[in-house]
Amino acid sequence: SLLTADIDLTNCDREPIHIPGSVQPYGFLLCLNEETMRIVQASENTLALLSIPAEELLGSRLDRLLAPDCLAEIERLRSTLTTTTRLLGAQLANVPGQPYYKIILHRHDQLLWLEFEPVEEKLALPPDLPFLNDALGQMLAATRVLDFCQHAVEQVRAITGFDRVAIYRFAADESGEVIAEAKHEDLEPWLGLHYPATDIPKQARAMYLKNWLRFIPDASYTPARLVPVNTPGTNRPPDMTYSVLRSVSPIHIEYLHNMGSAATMTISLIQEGKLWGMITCHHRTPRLVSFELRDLCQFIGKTFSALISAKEQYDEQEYQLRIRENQVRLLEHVSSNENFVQALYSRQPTVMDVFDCNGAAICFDGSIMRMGTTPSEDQIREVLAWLQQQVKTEVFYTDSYASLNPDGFHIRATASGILAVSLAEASGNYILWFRPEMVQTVTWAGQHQKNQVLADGQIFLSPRQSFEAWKQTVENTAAPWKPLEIEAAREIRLHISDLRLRVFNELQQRAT
Ligand code: BLA
Repeated sequence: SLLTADIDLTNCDREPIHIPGSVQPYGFLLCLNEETMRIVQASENTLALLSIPAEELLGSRLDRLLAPDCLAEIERLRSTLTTTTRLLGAQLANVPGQPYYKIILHRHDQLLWLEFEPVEEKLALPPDLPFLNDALGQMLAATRVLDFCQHAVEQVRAITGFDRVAIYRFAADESGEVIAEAKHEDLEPWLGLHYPATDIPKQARAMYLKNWLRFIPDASYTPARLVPVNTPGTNRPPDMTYSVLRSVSPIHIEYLHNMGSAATMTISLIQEGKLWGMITCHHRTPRLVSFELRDLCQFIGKTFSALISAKEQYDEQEYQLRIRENQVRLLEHVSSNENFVQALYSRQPTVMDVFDCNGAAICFDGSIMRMGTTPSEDQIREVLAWLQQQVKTEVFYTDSYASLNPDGFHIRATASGILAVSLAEASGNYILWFRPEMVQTVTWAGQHQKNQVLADGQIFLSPRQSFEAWKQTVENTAAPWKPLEIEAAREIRLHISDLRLRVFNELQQRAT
């Protein structure tokens, strides 16, 4: 189409996905001039659903289609309509096609939007309130972020019946990770997989901040164009940011095909005005979910969003407490043991246990004590030489040693991340903590698929390939050191220095 002609994989951020000029054809759209209440645009699939060509509806008022009681309700709602959608049940009058619809109404871009979704009967089932009550109760009771997420995906799956429901959380670099999942047993797990930021382009993220739910019931649909495509008086299609039927970017449709997904529903999780993550639902066959159920899922998404910060705070406090406790016990060993090096590694908790890392080393007076998974002794000596040459601060940390020292490439599997504190007296005395390269800890579950080789900067439209692309973006990188970990390391260093100083003074006094 003329709007997407110039869009390819390298400039997805520029695709104007808010004005596709077409809808997904499971429903139809009427746009009304808000003053005259006459239809100015209609999707061409009124022909298929109502046996009325869209052209024939242009210029009409709603009494062409709707019974008086429904018209009266719309008139009553009209002045209060905003970008927030409202719902009405309707039985169409005077149409040969399908008679029962739900009408989803909102006001935006100087138009009144009426989106018609067909329903089997006039009356929809009321939401299962006891179930919802219980579901929200469980979400509230979860204290940790991961338990909270697990409850949320299980409940959304129970409500909607999707094959797979996952929570995808964004990192600071806008890449994402699947941190919770509820799925049909036949599907391979996605838990722990990461995807690059490009899988959800910027303008799509911006839209998901405004519109909390994206629903694609059948990814192999043929779009129904608006008639006319441009809103009269403007030179462009109407802004479908708040529309439920908005047609999907062809690029994303291809992505869904490649991932074997025929239907998706995505709910935004928003923290302090920023997209924290998304609940993404997938189904292997087309799947219609009623507006009421989608609304319920949005309700769960909003409740989730309101609670995230509290759960994160709980996790953080719990970790802080664990660090504090271990630190206190470790420093007690150090104080009560004549040989402080031995105190740091020979009893639990060791320096390695104070916070999350994979290995640690104590380098003192030329000898090296290693714990957990570390580079070899010779390799550690090279790190020490580099530190002495390059680092002037007492506390040093990096999550990508290889990007600072090319030699670090050889030890990236165990030491992409290094946190180092210098110990006083002779230089070359350090405590080191190590973290492995992140990609070493994350593997694609489908091991039978052979590794894919990507040319530099190449982007493909499937999760499998974009996982490979994500790996490239984080090569030589470990999980970052948290401020509270760096602080704990600093405190351990200070404490040991104090203690050493005291011992040194005592020795001096004894000598005189
Ligand atoms: C949208 N991409 C999306 C959405 C998700 C993802 C969740 C929201 C729409 C939906 O519900 O399907 C990506 N889905 C994922 C990921 C997982 C998942 C990562 O389940 C992992 C578990 N996509 C690309 C590339 C481009 C791209 C390279 O991979 C562009 C060059 C585009 N993705 C793209 C666009 C949209 C999108 C344009 C918006 C679709 C729309 O709302 O119209």
